[in-house]
Amino acid sequence: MAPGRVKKTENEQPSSIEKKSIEVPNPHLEKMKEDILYHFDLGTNSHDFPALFGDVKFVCVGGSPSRMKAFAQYITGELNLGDPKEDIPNICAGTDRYAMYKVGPVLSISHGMGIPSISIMLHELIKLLYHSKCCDVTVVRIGTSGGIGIEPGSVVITSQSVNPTFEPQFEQIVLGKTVIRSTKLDAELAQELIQCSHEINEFNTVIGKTMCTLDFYEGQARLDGAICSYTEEEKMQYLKAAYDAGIRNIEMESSVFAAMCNISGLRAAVVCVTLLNRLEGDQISSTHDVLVEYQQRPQKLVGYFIKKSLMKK
Ligand code: R2B
Ligand code: URA
Repeated sequence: MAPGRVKKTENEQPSSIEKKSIEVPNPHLEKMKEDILYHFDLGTNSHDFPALFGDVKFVCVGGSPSRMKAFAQYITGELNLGDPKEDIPNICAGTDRYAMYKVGPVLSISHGMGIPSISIMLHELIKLLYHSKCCDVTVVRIGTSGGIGIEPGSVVITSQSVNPTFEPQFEQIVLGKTVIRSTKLDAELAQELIQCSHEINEFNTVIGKTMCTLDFYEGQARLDGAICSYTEEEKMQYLKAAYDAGIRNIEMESSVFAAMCNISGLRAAVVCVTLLNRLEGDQISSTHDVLVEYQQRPQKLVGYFIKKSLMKK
């Protein structure tokens, strides 16, 4: 630390001119001669991280590899960085666990389904950004979800991710003990994103709580899984209680995403389109074309936000 510089307390925000670097609260990393990011098929001895990724300012993550490739191609066109129809190389081509694409300052990565899958990806992504010496990075999850009490196709910007008992926390078991981590997200970023949605003016967007579950069927109170141990009345009572608690959608990754971004000092948001209204049913029965168009909505919103942010600089 420079002489005369006062050390910040843990939660203190940097001043607007100060660069915000990535935090990796792991003292063991420093001692490692090489760090192999196994699930990305990248390593610090085999790849020059600062040269490859040092300019990254926006990271967009989403479940499906093909959607994240489509997003990278869409961003290519939006930022005038080439022909959006041209193929983009997958940086993680040496593995089929995750797919990663880079377009200028934007990284687009798939994370698979569920907390364990996105958590592994985020450990390696956070280390990738750290080894690359990136600063002032914004991370956005663009995904799908089930809506509660809102018109299908609406986009929800998450104010807070909550667990199935509606609490804003993520429980991680470490050495057999439960550690509780906060799932709050950047309120200012959520406001910037909803402002972008108003400017686009093409689809309904709301800010609300997002419930993160461990399962798509019983975990989300569906009646159409292989196993169901409750009545339709009990299901409706639970979903209505969720609505009354301010929850507007349900998905499967936001809690650990928010928790890990918080700990690493990353500005983060979750933007998910709702594929159905869960107060009206469980099956996703819209046509393929309708679902494809719905899934483009978070991409459009975040693409617009990135373009606007880069123009300000
Ligand atoms: C949304 O959609 C997936 C389940 O269909 C899951 O990854 C999620 O969070
Ligand atoms: N993803 C989910 O997790 N739930 C839904 O209902 C739809 C998409």
